Amino acid sequence: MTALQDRSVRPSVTTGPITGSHKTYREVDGLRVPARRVELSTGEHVDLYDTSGPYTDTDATIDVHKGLPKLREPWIAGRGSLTQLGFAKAGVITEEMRFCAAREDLSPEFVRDEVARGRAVIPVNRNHPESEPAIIGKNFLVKINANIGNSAVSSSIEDEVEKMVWATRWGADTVMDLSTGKRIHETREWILRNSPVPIGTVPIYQALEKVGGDPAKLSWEVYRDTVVEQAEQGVDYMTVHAGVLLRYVPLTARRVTGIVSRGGSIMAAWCLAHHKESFLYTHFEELCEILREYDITFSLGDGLRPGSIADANDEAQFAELRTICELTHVAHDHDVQVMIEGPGHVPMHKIAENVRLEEELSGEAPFYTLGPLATDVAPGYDHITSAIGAAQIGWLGTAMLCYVTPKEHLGLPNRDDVKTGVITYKIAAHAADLAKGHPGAQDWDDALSAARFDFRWDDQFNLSLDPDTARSFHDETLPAEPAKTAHFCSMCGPKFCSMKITQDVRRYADEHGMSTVDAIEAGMAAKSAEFDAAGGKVYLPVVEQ
Ligand code: IRN
Ligand code: FE2
Repeated sequence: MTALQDRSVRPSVTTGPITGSHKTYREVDGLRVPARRVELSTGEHVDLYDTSGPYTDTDATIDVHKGLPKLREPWIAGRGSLTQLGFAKAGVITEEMRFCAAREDLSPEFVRDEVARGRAVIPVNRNHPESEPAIIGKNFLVKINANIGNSAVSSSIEDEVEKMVWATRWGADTVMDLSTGKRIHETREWILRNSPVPIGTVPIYQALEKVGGDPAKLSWEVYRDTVVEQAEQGVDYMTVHAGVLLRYVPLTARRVTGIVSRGGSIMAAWCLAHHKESFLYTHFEELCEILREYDITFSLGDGLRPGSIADANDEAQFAELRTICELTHVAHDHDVQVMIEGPGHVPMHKIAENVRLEEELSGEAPFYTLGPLATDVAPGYDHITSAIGAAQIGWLGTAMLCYVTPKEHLGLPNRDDVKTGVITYKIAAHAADLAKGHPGAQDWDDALSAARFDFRWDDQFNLSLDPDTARSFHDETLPAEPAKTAHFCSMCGPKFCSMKITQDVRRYADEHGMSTVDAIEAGMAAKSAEFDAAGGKVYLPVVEQ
């Protein structure tokens, strides 16, 4: 019996369009390219990048026991064993490249070239044909990743499948299954077969489970077998903490927060217990060969990332960065795609140095960072402390931002935390796209701003990242239907709405055949005459009653 045939597992997943929009598929060169279409009351529409897969189709019928349709199966069948990087280097444009190009309105040749240079990756395991390809690189839309997965003390397969569907509904470009609790293999199978986005994992977590949780008992063989097991299932990218070298471990001794990476601490413990170099490092080329066979992308882990503001940009962090950048070139020689993971906790003035070093040493391999948190003082709000750093590092060229939820440092995120984390990171990523001048990024802002200025409330809600929340906040105070066309909201009321006043000024100008500047001057002169006529007093005398 395969995991999905287990009828005792009954995930209930969210389906149907996002409020105020519907799914469309553009036909591009024989490919069906998805988008979230928002129809405006003006008769126009706006198409937004869509990561939600068939779940948001109108009348979606999803059978989670069957898994999603295998979109890429015909592309993969009959294809040689090259990776996307191998094809790109050979000058071949794959369907995956064309799909990514169409999603981002760029040319397929540009996509191929960026992949060939190692400046972008398309994580697509041959055994995960259900996924819709997405491209991660500094010259593309900034992507975001949502981490899900159970722990020994919390959650079930049902919860994790719904978290995956929920995260992609709100815009997660990739999802990582970081399960460390019970039924790791089955949970991953459920997630993979039902996921429309690339799935990442950290294989060392499951390897540690296999040896009863004692890092000293790990070995290259146990690790390798785990990687193959996950590769067979279809994992698209894997975090490998191959830069935690024995000689770097002492560099963390004086840190305020030591080693905060789970994978990093496991590997450090193994190195110390055996007083040997990390098997991830010594067997790296063998690992490249395994990943190449499936076209799995490396996400070279930052096992020594800073876990506090005090430890940012220290010698341990940068020593590891130098090593993983060297390994990037080794992997590229094997035609294996690579991303490089980055921090962590970094104050704003120390962020740029991270991007500069990573690009210089790796040859601009896509950087994939965890925030970074710009301060340590707000547990409970670390989606915000980290989105501040994420927006900055995204602007500077980071290709993918790993979300942080409000539960960071406190507990396992639930479904609500997942949504908060995803929306927060979509904000950071889009802010970065705007600052980078990504073609078309601003169209979305312009459409929403125009709707806001015209008091087209429904259009404003529908265009937002989270229409449900926007609408419910508005309706809390003005629930009646006429308020959806009213020229004010409850924040300022009818008399103090700046947008209404601006519109009145413009109308006055039109009616009097003046430019807006003239109208403002004329209006001011009229007001001042009124003021003089009333006695010219700023403070009127108190009238005794
Ligand atoms: C991203 C950048 N740096 C770390 N990450 C993510 O953190 C990584 O992709 C994975 O989801 C998680 C791994 O955590 P540890 O094992 O390094 O703590
Ligand atoms: Fe942290």
